[in-house]
Amino acid sequence: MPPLVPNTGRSYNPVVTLNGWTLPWRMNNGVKEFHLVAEPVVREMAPGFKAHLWGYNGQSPGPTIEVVEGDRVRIFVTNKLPEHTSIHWHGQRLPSGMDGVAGLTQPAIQPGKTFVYEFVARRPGTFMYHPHADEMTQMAMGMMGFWVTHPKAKHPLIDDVNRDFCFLLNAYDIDPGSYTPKIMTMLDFNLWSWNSRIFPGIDSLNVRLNDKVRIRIGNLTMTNHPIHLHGHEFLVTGTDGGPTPKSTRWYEVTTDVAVGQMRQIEFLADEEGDWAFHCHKSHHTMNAMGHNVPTLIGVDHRGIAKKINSLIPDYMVMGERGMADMTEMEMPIPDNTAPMMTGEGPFGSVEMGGMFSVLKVRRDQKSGDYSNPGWFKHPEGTVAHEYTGPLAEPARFKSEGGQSMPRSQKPLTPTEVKVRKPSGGHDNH
Ligand SMILES: [Cu+2]
Repeated sequence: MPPLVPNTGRSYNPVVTLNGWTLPWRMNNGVKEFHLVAEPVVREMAPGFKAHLWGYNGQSPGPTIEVVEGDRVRIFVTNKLPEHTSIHWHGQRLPSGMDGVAGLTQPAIQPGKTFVYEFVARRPGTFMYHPHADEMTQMAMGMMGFWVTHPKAKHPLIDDVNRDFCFLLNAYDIDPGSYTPKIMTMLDFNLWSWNSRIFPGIDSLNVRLNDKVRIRIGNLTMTNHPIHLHGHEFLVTGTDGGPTPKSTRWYEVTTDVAVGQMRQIEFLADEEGDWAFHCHKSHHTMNAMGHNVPTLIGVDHRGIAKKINSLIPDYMVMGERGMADMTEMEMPIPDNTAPMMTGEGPFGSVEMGGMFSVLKVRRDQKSGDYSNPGWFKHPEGTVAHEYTGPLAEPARFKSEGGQSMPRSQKPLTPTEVKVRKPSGGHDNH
């Protein structure tokens, strides 16, 4: 959805929620009123792949809430789930009784009931909301949303930007062929998503050359995500604790977003092109994948494959040259399963899944236009290409180098190690 430009209340520069939207409000005697409905939803996580999740107002994550520092906010929360819930306003300064911790600061909201929360948005910044009742289930099912409090006036630590994007990191464990996440999974998720979408189903971030860009990211998964941007360096200008002091900012191209944290990054988009933007954990840029698979690189199993084929005609040998073949192979997979690695780029398959998108910087992108400009037209001579000319002999490694502690003088029999990844275990790594 294009940014929701405020038509009542104080004005601000709205954010764009990747594959999401901002919740409209109603002004009631100077109070901004929102209505969130917690309910089961169907989320298309990528084209052709649907998940049965829980969310708010028809989607997981729920809609982004945008307010201005100093606004009095009233939020009605209706529970249409089969069990009780509550909403915690992560990062906000508010009266303790509005903090949304079921049992501790309020009774849980029973199915069919509506509660009301009311507080003043005291601090400008990047926040989120999520249940604080049966959290493990409800967050594993996709219940969460983004919250942005814009500054009411020029703020010494909050710069004006041309584009302001936001999204939540979330993860699901959905067995191939099924629709509902396994809520008991603690670490071994098979779908790593941004706003409950997986590559290639994630919006690209489309900006104009020389735009100042802010991206706000919150992590409600069970592990950390080092978020990496190509082609530009950025500053972390804020966390869920508010804007960072200038003395703490330094340029990076990857920032780790730990569990329950939020990071707000800013940069000048001054390099034209299509720039990858992704989690740097390579397993998080893959979709539904079994992890107990031995490494087969270098194994010649032509003979065994033939034998297995006579028993199981659909059996395919995987990974003897690496995993890239996976994108081309047409292995039969159950209905409603996300392909493991996919995404057709202008030069072939991108071989990605999960937490991956593209920052598109274009000279001719109009300000305020968030539409996808298509693939970058590279200037003549600026694309890596095959070389067929003469080459001198390349330098090669010649010695293992030294060691810090000398070995005993006994001669050793040299051993060659054949590495095989352990399989069948329940190690979560
Ligand atoms: Cu990650």
